[in-house]
Amino acid sequence: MEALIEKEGLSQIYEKVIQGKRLSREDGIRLFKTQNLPVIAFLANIIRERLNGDKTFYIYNQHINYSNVCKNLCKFCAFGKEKSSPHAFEMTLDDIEDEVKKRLNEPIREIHIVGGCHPDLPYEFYLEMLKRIKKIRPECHIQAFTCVEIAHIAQIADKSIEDTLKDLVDSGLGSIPGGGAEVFSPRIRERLCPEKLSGQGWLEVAKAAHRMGIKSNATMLYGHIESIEERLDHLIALREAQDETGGFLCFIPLAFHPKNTELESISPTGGVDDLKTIAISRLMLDNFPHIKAYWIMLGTKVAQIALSFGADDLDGTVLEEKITHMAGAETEKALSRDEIERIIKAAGRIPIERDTLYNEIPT
Ligand code: V47
Repeated sequence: MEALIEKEGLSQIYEKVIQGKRLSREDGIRLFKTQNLPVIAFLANIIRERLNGDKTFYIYNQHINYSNVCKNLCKFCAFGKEKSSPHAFEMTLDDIEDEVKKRLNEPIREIHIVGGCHPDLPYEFYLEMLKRIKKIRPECHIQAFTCVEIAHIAQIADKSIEDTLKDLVDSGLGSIPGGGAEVFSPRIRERLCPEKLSGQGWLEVAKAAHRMGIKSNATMLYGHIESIEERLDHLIALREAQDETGGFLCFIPLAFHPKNTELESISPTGGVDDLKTIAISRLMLDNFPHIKAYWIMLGTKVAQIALSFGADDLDGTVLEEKITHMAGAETEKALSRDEIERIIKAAGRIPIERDTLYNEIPT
């Protein structure tokens, strides 16, 4: 492998990886321009195994998308709809309770909740949602509302981000999912999601949460109109925020699904870009403990291979995810614990069931 690394002109990067030194923006660009996938996998796998050995994490979780009504209407999103759209939906608090009650017989560890930025749901709706779920399933960790939703909820309440987070935590919020980050570049946001919270705003909400002891995840939506440089700027902004707070649990590169969006003319990402992006994320985000290959977006086959490209987490059992499936994903809607474990073992890794905070669940 050393000979191949030298042939690709990646010896300096290899040295940095071996010595645990931080990679620069230029290193990241260099890696994206490298066509030799096995070399990139080899480099990312060094960090993956240094941090997590052969462990591959998954969680028994349930997704609830409470409403797709959204005032932002981002061009890459097939999920968000205007209130008047025939495809808009809103779950009532009773509907949400029913969704949770339906699966009380399953050992669900986490309920993952994401919606749109609904123009007129009241503040109490969000607090009550958390309280009701917590009453039915007190042992379950609730990971809810992206940084974008939290900024929106704070605006509805006319409260600071900190006061809003305090109310949400008092009602049952455990941590924050990584959505809404997209690509932080103002150029991309102006073109694809001008109504959305800015990249800076997203980072401010995440850091405020971390300062209050609330952990969160981070994502990057890639494979649309962003440049390689913009991807790296996004990763470096996350790395700097993590240096400041240490509050990110994991990073999830989200592969863009164009179907039913305003960007339908863009081709879906290929396996090469998916794997490269996972690997380069692992290499750049040296201070993130985990990199997730989200099988819902990647498909189980690419997600399985990603376990040799730096990823150490496959997400979970999921069930009822709507955001990717409304944008044309042809993946299954759920995996059983046995299926996830089989995928991990067949990749030569050790499956570890975890809770949201990456505590290992004893078997
Ligand atoms: O914020 C929207 C993205 C996100 C599309 O934190 C799209 O563990 C692809 O963030 N194609 C929501 N992606 C999902 C999300 C997530 C998923 C799984 C785990 C975690 C976690 C977070 O989905 C949105 C947006 O960035 N998205 N439309 C699309 N057409």
